[in-house]
Amino acid sequence: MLKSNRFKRVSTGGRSLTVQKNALESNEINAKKNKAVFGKAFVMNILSSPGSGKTSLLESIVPALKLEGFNAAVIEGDVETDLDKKRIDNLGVPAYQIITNGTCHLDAKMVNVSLNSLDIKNADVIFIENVGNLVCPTSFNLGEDMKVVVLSVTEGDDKPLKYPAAFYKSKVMIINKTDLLPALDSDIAKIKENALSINKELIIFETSCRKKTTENIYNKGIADFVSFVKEKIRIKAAEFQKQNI
Ligand SMILES: Nc1nc2c(ncn2[C@@H]2O[C@H](COP(=O)(O)OP(=O)(O)OP(=O)(O)O)[C@@H](O)[C@H]2O)c(=O)[nH]1
Ligand SMILES: [Mg+2]
Repeated sequence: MLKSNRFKRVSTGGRSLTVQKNALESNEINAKKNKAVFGKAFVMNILSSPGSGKTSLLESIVPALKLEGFNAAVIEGDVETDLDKKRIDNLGVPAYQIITNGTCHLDAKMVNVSLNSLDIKNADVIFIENVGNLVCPTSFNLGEDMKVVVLSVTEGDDKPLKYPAAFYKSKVMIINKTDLLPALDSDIAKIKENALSINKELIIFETSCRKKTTENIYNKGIADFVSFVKEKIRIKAAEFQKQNI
């Protein structure tokens, strides 16, 4: 009985749809408040399944930005532990850990609360690392400028097709762990083709967070993404200034 129902859509009652609608409307109000608090800082909401390398990417990118005089702040989202925040603390930038206690995504209210404690007054860019999950975080606007989806090559080239919302709603896709490609059957061309079939405007970076021999030198994809972030910081700051003259 259970087996035959496995792939059937379960109909949701009218009341629970109303509750969902209210929750999303209230989320939008908080997202707007967050946007106002973010000010001139460019904000990226980073989505991926657990372990794709979100924190590792921040460990690669934040020092590179810092070296060029750009200040970052980081909001970490996890179901449990402040392990990721501790990794960001090592980079010497402001960081705040949201522990959701089981909730599979961040919402705008959680970010709202974090902004009471996180020092963002000097931030040029704010990275929000969402809870590792390719489904639930896609429904919640946090007030960010852009969603970025990270997919590591070990996850399989079908993932954009199976979790389309994350790819449809993101402006950027980072294909991470490319250093592992020689050990895998994974086809990077197929990952791109599938992702672009969901969102033809996705901007794609291919990265590896494995350090090269020289300290702080990463692969070209990391350098290209850092340049992209710098450009977005510049554009957002200029727009903010124009609106606030
Ligand atoms: N080989 C290789 N390993 C990587 C790379 N990026 C991350 N890793 C490893 O992958 C594992 C998970 O990386 P994290 O950065 O913690 O991943 P995450 O997405 O932040 O994980 P959650 O926050 O738990 O969702 C760690 O063991 C990293 O060292 C990469 O580019 N290449
Ligand atoms: Mg992490």
